Amino acid sequence: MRLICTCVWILLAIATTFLVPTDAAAAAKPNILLVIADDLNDWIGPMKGHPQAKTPNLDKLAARGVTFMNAQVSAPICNPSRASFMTGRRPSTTGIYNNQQPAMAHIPRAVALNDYLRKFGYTSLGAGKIYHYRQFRKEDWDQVVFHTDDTLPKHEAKRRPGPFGYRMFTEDKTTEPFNEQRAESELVDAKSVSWCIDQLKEQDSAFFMVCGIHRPHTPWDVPKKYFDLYPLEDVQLPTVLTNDLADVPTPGVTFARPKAAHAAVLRTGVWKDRVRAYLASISYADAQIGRLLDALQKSKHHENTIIIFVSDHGWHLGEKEHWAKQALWRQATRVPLIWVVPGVTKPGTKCERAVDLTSLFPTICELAGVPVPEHAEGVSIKPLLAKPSAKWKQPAITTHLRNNHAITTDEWRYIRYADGTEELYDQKKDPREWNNVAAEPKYAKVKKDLAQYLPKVNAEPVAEKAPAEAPRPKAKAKKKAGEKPNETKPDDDQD
Ligand SMILES: [Ca+2]
Ligand SMILES: [Ca+2]
Repeated sequence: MRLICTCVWILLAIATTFLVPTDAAAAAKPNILLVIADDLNDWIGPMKGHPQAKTPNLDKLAARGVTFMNAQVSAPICNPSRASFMTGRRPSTTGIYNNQQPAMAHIPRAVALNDYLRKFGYTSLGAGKIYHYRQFRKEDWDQVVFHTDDTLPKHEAKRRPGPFGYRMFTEDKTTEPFNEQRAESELVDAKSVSWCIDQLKEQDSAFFMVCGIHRPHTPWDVPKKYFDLYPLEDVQLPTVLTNDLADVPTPGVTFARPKAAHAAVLRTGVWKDRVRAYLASISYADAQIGRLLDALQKSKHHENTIIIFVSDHGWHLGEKEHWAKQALWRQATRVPLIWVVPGVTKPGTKCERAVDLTSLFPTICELAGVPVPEHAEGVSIKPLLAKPSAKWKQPAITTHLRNNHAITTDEWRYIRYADGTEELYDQKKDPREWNNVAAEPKYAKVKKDLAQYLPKVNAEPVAEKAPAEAPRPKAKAKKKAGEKPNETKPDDDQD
């Protein structure tokens, strides 16, 4: 199967080389700015996921275009989600399912958006986390930069090496305060945005610019002024149902891991504190995004630039006794998706249709006036950009690891795990997905109809990194005097 997949990729890559740009398309190309947030769920003003979230810049952006209220990721974790929307291919097709797989090794040249669009005269510019971690091929970009973050205390950074350092949200070591003292300009997202702002001044021809914003991904160490937006005593916890997992089949409970992160949060009493830190990190991310959007607005490009804002997946903060991502429920799969397309979108509109992020590739191609390549599996949502209430049949498809899928429509979410167990939620009556009605006979037809959309192919996972290529340590960091032992847990791979 792996050999077949590789051959298909190669054929697709060859096919794209025959898609030749026309002079007409080259003449009137819009610029495209794609801003990707990391681990941002629906806690933004336009989506009202949390009543206290302060995101004035995303509010302003939403007021200029269309906000998709039911946008779903292809995969609820960084690496496969990003690999999917940047190539238009589903995880079930590529076999890229988790963070340990080196996605770029399985993405041929000219298949990812940033490289593909260059064939048609676009200049590709990238900053920050676009693919998972530092994964990118320099040859696929005209210019690409990746700054690092050093917001962590040194001993933490040593224990959790990586470009950003990691500080988990669930550790028992909860008394250590977040680092609120870093200058804003020293944080990685401020650096990425500053680089993008400089590029806006320099570009004279059509560009595809991708700005990867790392917050609200952990570590949640952001300047104090963002914490000050949310006094701890006033912070509202998510609304949850006790024993919500009681009607969830075993694979879903396994993904939720209620005895891990959520149990630790309850034991240490830091639920509010962590909700607050996540909110602060969202507001920090919003401020950086605002800097970029304001600069674009003031630039010579502002009338001819399509803006797309998206997140790579959502985040649980205790809903279903689950934290972070890696699950097939709404909180992990539903993301902000805002489009501003001059001459197409109308200010301040909302679209309730279920779409998934494989739509990015064909929609961008269509708006850019370039052919949609064979390898892009998604459906263009251009009709919804022009008319958000347009009829829409194609549901959204999300895959977590091999052969676990969620099919989402305006009305339903149908989850089927690899072992055949199921969940079904009525999205209108039960948006928090508390009541699994999959076992009720009256919904047999609903399930059958939705099951038609389950991917027919569930590719074997591609190989994970060889040990030599995977330097991230597990539990054997050297212990120094005064340093706590490495408490690395499975959560640590959830970046
Ligand atoms: Ca992520
Ligand atoms: Ca339940």
